[in-house]
Amino acid sequence: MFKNNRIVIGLLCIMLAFVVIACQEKTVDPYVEEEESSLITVGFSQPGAESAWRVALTDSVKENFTEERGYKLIYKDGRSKQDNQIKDIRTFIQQGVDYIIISPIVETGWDTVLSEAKEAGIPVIICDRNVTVSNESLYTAFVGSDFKAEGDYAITNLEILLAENGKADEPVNIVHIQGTLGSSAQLGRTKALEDAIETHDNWNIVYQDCGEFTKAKGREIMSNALKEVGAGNIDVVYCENDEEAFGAIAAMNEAGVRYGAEGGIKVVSFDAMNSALTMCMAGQISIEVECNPLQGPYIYNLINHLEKEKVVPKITYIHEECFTSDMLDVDFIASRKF
Ligand code: GYE
Repeated sequence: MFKNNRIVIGLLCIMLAFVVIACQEKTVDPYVEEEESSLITVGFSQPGAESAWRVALTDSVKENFTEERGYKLIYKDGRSKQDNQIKDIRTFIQQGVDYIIISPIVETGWDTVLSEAKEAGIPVIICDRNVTVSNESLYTAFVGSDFKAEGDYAITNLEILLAENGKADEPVNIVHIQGTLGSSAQLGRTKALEDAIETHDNWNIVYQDCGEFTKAKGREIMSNALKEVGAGNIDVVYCENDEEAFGAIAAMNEAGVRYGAEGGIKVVSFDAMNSALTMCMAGQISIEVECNPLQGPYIYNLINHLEKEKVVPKITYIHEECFTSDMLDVDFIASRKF
């Protein structure tokens, strides 16, 4: 009898345990909608992944808009085509994201899609490169670089370098490798060089082509320039980003042409990624103008302010510098994040 009681009590305990576990499980009512996620959704449209600089920008944005901080980031790569970027932005609008960040491949052609975003009530932050639109109210804010100022930095330092090399009044022949045509980065950097050509009677562009901001194109263009113009007739190669400069240097190495501090062709470049600064320190690149890809924290602050319904500045230019070999050392380069 006593033994039977123990069995019954044991069975009751097991049943009770099942009841407790069952009660703890959440009952799902199929007719009640799931509670919406409280994350703020942000769509980020990049033009492509043509350079290490752009990868650094992507990482910077991804690092800032994390779930831990209350954000869900949807990233899209336009594979170097404006049409793809426009499709990606339309998808963001359909998904009803809370904010859209766009790094526009070129400046023009955004009016329609930006109007659609505005109509849907989605604030748009333009970053890195800018847009030219009929109405500034089509986007909320811009964060990025002043590319004409970057170009002017390069020109001022080139004037100093040429004077130091006794070439202030000698003919200066320049190979110009442009970035993606129509992008703000190309327009500003090219404008600075073209203005300088106007004001320096002895400066000439002897070869010009579009390198699409890539190493492969930079190499091809420099190799063609060396063949057509001849190394002896080239004093400067003005590359509109580091990838193009790496390509131009590869072409000069291949052709056995002297460049940099050892005499010969001077290389001017933009971005100042760590690998390029190391080459600048070694004298291979003579002038490096910084273009800062760490824009994530700026965009994050902007969106945080907008969330709190604060007024944000329409334009934020990021602080940038220009480097020559004498300004660089290993510790300084190692301390930089890009
Ligand atoms: O210089 C280049 C990149 O828009 C500032 O695009 C950016 C430029 C940068 O691919 O490396």
